[in-house]
Parts: sequence; structure tokens; C-alpha cells
Amino acid sequence: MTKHSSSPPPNLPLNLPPSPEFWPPSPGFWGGAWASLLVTLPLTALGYLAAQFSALPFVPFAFFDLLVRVLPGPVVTAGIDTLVNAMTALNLPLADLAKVVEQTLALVIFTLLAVLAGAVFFARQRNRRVPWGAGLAFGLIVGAPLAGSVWRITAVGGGAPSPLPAGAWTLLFTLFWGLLLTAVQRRLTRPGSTKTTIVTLEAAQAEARERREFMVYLGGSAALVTVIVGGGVAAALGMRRSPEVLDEGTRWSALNPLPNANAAVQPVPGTRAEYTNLEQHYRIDINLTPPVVQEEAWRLRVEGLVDAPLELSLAELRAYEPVHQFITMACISNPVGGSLTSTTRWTGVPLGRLLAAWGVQGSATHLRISSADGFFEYVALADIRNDERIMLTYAWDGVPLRIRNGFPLRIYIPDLYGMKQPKWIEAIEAVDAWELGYWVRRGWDETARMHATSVIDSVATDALLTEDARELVPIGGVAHAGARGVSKVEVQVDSGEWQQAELRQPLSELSWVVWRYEWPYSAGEHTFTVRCTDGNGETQLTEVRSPHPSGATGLDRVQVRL
Ligand SMILES: Nc1nc2c(c(=O)[nH]1)N[C@H]1C(S)=C(S)[C@@H](COP(=O)(O)O)O[C@H]1N2
Ligand SMILES: [Mo]
Repeated sequence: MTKHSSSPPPNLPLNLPPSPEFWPPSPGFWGGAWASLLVTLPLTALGYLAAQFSALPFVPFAFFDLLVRVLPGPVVTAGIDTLVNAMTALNLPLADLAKVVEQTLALVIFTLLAVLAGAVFFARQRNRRVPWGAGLAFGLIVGAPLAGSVWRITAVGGGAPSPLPAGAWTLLFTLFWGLLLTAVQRRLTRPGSTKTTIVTLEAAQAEARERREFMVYLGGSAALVTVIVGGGVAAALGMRRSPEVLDEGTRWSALNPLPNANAAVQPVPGTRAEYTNLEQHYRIDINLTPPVVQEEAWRLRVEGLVDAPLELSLAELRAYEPVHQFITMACISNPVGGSLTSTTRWTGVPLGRLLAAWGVQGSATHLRISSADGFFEYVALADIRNDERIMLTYAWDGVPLRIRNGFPLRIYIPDLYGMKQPKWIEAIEAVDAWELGYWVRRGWDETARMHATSVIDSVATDALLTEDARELVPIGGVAHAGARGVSKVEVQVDSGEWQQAELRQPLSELSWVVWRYEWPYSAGEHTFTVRCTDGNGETQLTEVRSPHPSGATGLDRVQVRL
């Protein structure tokens, strides 16, 4: 049989000229995204380095700080909730890591936006070489609002970077970024229209290869700069250890026993420290990097409805007879059983004692307390006059406030969550009307009174006790009810009867109480639940509520296999 076919056999040498080819297309959206990533990462690392060694702002952080302030309350609240929930679910220590996670988030958001901007830029310039002028203009379009926001945030933020150089630096940063992006785009694009210039296959292939090699080179250098600069910064910071306080001196706790040192009831091993080390004190505020206030230049401004506005230096505030109080502070975002609560010894001057000297007028009803970071709150004068415990605080544990905890001055208001208590205070204005404070405007509780809450820190199976031939498991933790005190803590094992725990004498009526309960051991899997009653006889709320808007409620519970 013979096979007839009209098409030639496959390997017949036809000797045709190579088929016409065009230059490979210039990068579009995805190429732009990739190029922008490779340009943004090393530039950001360099920016970080610059910020570490100068008073210039780190642009991604400044941008994030602005977002936190201008985004609608529900958006920010949802963000905080997600962060706290995710960290709790992942078992990450909130008090230690919250800021680091926020900073990472700030970097990710900033990088994503830069990548998006680069992608759009490339996509719009598809198949033609971007003129240098267009690159500059693009840098300007992206940079102007960014510089504006950095300018604004440093303007309200007071402290270290001054607005003008900060804004100028940001603009320079983005202009340079625009030019670098342009350089990459030009390198990856042939002059003339790539759609119509016909070239040989070899030329097109060579061009494609060269571009690939360039991208590999770019990626390598980007990674190198990012890693070396990142590593360099880490090393430099390790050596420099950014100062938390300028000249600390000796801490009170290093020289003195705690007031309840001889209390009979001892904490169960594994219970959180009754007196928090300053390094471990939780920190929550609206800043990725805290405002740095210079003591020499700082003055507390007293203004508004006073006989004459005045200014007070820190030395002048310290000259008043100091008051010391052991205080447990807590954040309203703290989940039940969470670590956003700490205890230390606060030193300051009762605000009520200052009012007369300040000549606060009879028409004034409130003080508006405002901070270096733009944070503010209102406090009723009636409360200040009735409660000597409300105080302007300048020292913790006998040494000046740490920068992150509000140096040089913060307020203390008993029974309220931290969101009502400004750090880094700059001005106090006497006013005749109450208004919503910073977080209240953003949808959080107007009063923010601390809930009674109790926590199981430890089921100490490795510290068993024996009593009358019975084995006892010590169980312990803390309980706190603002300034109302804790009158009772009870523990429930599985679904048994509530059993009363022993209470250790607290550091003060404003501090948490350490409790312990010795449970007769029985093998198996058990659930332990704790509840407390405050000094007014009110039992802790059992209803499970999330922190927003008025603080978490519900009972802390742990499951243990014994
Ligand atoms: N100026 C200023 N003060 C502030 C805040 C802030 O963001 N800015 N946050 C408040 C909140 S929400 C809490 S919980 C406490 C935390 O104080 P700490 O970080 O010293 O523990 O500070 C309060 N004071
Ligand atoms: Mo808070």
C-alpha cells in the first residue's frame, strides 16, 4: 500500500529564512511588580539604616503610624482585634511581641503598596521606554502624599524628627525610587516600538537572555544589599542598644523589699511576677517607635481656663512632695488571661494638689490632657479633686519613666483601662466641656472601667505537696478588679463545686492579688476554671465578650492531663 500525502515529510530541509521575530515585549504589570520589589527592598533597608543613625524617620513606620490615626475607628479596631486574636491563637507572647508584629505588618503593607505602584507604572508604559522625566514625575506623585503624611505625623509626633527634614527626606527617597524603577524599565525595553521592529530570531533570543541575566543580577544585588544592610543594622543596634532611658540610676526594687515580702501566702511556682520587671512591662500605644522627648527642652504647658498659662519643668514637678503607689495597669485590648497587664511602683504628684497653684478657674469642668504623639483624653476636675490617687507620674520603680512607657510624664487614673491615661504628656488645658478622648472617638468605651478578672497562671504538677498522706497540686495566678480590690477568688475543677482560694496580701489596693489553691490530686484530664469577686462584692462577669468596645469578659480556664 502506498501512502499519499500532500504535506512534506517532517525532516525535509526547506532552507527557509528564520521566521520574522519582534523584540520581546517590555515588562508589564507583573514585571513591574517584580522590579518594584527588587528596588523597594534594598532602598527600605538603606532607609532603615539611615533612620537608626540620624533623626530621620523610617518612612514605612511613619506611614503606618499615620494610617493608624486617620483610618476609621472600626477599621483600626478590626486590625487590632485580628492582631491580638492571631497572636493569642499562635500562642505568641502579646506583651513582648505586639510591637514587633505591628512593625512587620507596617513593612509588609508598605512593600505591597510600593509593589502595586511599580506594577501600575510599568503597565501604563508598556512597550515604550519610560522617559527619565516620567520616572521623576512618578516618584513625585507617589512621594508627595507620602512626604505630606510623614510631615504631618512628625508634626503631631513632636519628639525626635522635625517635620521639614523628615518630609524632604521622604520626598528624596521616593524620587530616587522612581528613578531606579525607570532605570530598570529602560533596561528591559528596546528603544522604538517592540511590536513592529522585526529582527532575527537570534537577536530576539539574545535580547531575552540578556534581560533574564539582568533580572538575576538585579535580584542578587537587591538581596545582598537588603541582607547586608539588614544584618549591619542588627549588629550595630546590638552594640548600640537604643537607650530606653537616658540615665537610669538605681531602681527602687533593687534596694527595697516589696511591702508584702512577709505575707504568709506564697505564689505558686509558675505564677507571673507579682512585681513586673521594667523590661517586661507591657507596652501599648499608637506609635511604632515611641516619641523621644528631650528633658531639657520639655515643659508641661498648663493653659486654657487658668488665671495665667504657665510652664513647668520636670525638676519643678519633682520638687513637689512625691507620692508612691503600687499600680496594676491593663490594656482594654487584653484578652482574658492575657499579658497586656503589669504592676510596678509609680511615683508622682497628685494632680489635685496642683490645681490651686495653677489658678484653674471656677468655670472649668475638665482637663484636656494631650501628648507628644497626638493622643489625648479628658479628665473631670471633680474626680481629680475627690481622688488623691489621680497623679502625674514621672518615675516607675524609682527611676525616670522609660521612653516607651511615656517619658517624661504620664497620668494615673485609678480603676480605668490604659486607653484613658495619656503617656508623653505635653499639655494640660482646663476646659468647660467634656469631649470624647482619642480611643473613645474611635468607638471604644466612654468610661473604660476595668473589669474584674482572674487568671490561672500555673497548675504546678511538678511542685506537688503532701498533706496527711494526700497529694496536693498547687494552682495559682492573679486577680485584679481595678481600684476596687479583690475580695474572693474561687476555683472550679471540672464541673465540681467552686472552692475558695487563698489570697496573698496585695502590694496595694490598686494592684492585682496573687492567689493560690491546693487541689487534691486525681489522675486524668481536668479543666480548671477561676473567678473572682471584687471589693464591692460583685462577681466577675462570666459572659464571654471580646475586648472591643469595653474590655474582655469571661472566665479563664485551663485543661491539664495529669
Ligand atoms: N500618648 C499616648 N498615651 C497612651 C497611649 C497612646 O497611644 N499614646 N496608649 C494608651 C493605652 S491604650 C495603654 S493600654 C497604656 C499603656 O501604657 P504602657 O505602654 O506604659 O503599658 O498607655 C495609654 N497611654
Ligand atoms: Mo490599651
